[in-house]
Amino acid sequence: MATTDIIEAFKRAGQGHVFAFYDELDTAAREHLLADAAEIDLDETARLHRTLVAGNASAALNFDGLTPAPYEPLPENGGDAAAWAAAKTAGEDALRAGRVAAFVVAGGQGTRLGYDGPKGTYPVTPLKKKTLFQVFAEKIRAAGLHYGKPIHWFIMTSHVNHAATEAFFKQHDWFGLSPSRVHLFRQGRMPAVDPNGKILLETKSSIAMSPDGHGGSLRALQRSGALDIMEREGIDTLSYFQVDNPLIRVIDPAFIGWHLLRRSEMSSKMIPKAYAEEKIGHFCIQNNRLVVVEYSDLPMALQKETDPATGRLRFIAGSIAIHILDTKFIRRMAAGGGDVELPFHRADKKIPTIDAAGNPVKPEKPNGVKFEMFVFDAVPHAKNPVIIETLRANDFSPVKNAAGLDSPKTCCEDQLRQFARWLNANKAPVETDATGLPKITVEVSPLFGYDEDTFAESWNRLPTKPAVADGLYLE
Ligand code: UD2
Repeated sequence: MATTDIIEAFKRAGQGHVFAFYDELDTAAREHLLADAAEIDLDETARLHRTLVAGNASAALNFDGLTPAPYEPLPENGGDAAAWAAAKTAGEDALRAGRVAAFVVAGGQGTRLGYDGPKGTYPVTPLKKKTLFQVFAEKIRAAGLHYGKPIHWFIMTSHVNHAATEAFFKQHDWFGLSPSRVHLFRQGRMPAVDPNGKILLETKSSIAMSPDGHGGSLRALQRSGALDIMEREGIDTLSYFQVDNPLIRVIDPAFIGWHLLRRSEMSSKMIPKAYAEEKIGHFCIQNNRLVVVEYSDLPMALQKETDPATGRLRFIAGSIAIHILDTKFIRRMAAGGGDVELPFHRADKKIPTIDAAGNPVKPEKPNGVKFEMFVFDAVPHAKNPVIIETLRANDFSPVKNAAGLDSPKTCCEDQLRQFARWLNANKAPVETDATGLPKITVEVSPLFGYDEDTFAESWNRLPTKPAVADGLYLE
């Protein structure tokens, strides 16, 4: 679009103020502002303001008839052992055939953690202080070696951290992966608006834009050409995870197999919620469709309800943001149209901006609204969605906060517990406290073992077993 057309379109949409300082900008600054403006869908912005900001969005949340979603329990919790075994075999076949890729959403910054940089560059392991990205890279490399088929890895970054993420991978030689199989791409951005729907400027020459949420990954996979790469490589199944969780089994054959055998378009892992207030989503059924209701949306009374027969929480199935996605389904969702579009959610934020005179303003309370999409809103659109149970200890210990719950400390301890469990299961005794936390610090490289089975294989293959002592590193 020509410059004048962009400016005219903004004026027509009541957003002419975006160009209030245009005349005083130099050429580079003008181009910068125009490039930001060109990313914005003005109709979409107006619609979101109308529905989510001006309208009462929370009135639209209606939980009548909401029931807990069924899931496939683990064999040790009464699940069908034969079905789990069949799923594992099917998943392994798909991995040997090269049908599966890993996909991490890493567009967020470590703000809550107080860390300045792409979150994936944060060190997390107990001994070697490996970063989140290194842990995932080694799990992916190890699984590729295990199945005799290298695994592609797709990494969604955002405008704020793309360059730093790429530089980090280059600096570390792609952690032993072939750079031709590591695909970084940027997610889209959305403008922030004030309560009147006016797009906020960040500076005279830039618009306050922010990542469009992890749900933006579906559009971004399409727009970036990532789906085309997958098609070319014969990949039809994507293992989706978040950047903050180093415990995740990035490649889990049983999960992949459940998804494939059930012809599911989007599958999910659940853990039983530890307590009512736990900040994870809830798998529920509404109008005969599977939905995920975020912790901030589900009324606390429902979150606290218990099942009289078992005493357990009624809405027990917690969503930990681990999914398997079918690539054709992603294409369909990304194309949108009709009711297949992901909805946006609003988040009220303190957004640095400028005043009418162009002076910087650092707000002390929320002054604007950001719009984000959530990937789990795709679940109701998927055919044959499957939810399987997983053990928290095997799949979930995120690093979110600087201290307390879900912090580097709790995550490090959960990794240590896992290493101790694996050693103890293989007759290499490690003394632990009542919570399973070992008294010594040990670390297992994913290249030695990335789950119980691969750990046991490597351990049993060792001609002489090392002494299990403080500082033991198995690689
Ligand atoms: C998310 C889920 C929650 C639960 C929990 C498990 C939401 C709204 N809630 O909570 O239900 O499953 O995770 O840990 O998602 N990201 C991007 N681009 C964005 C925004 C986020 O890539 O624009 C990534 C981010 O890098 C991270 C992940 O998405 O890997 C989760 O983001 P979060 O930390 O905002 O999610 P959280 O902890 O509120």
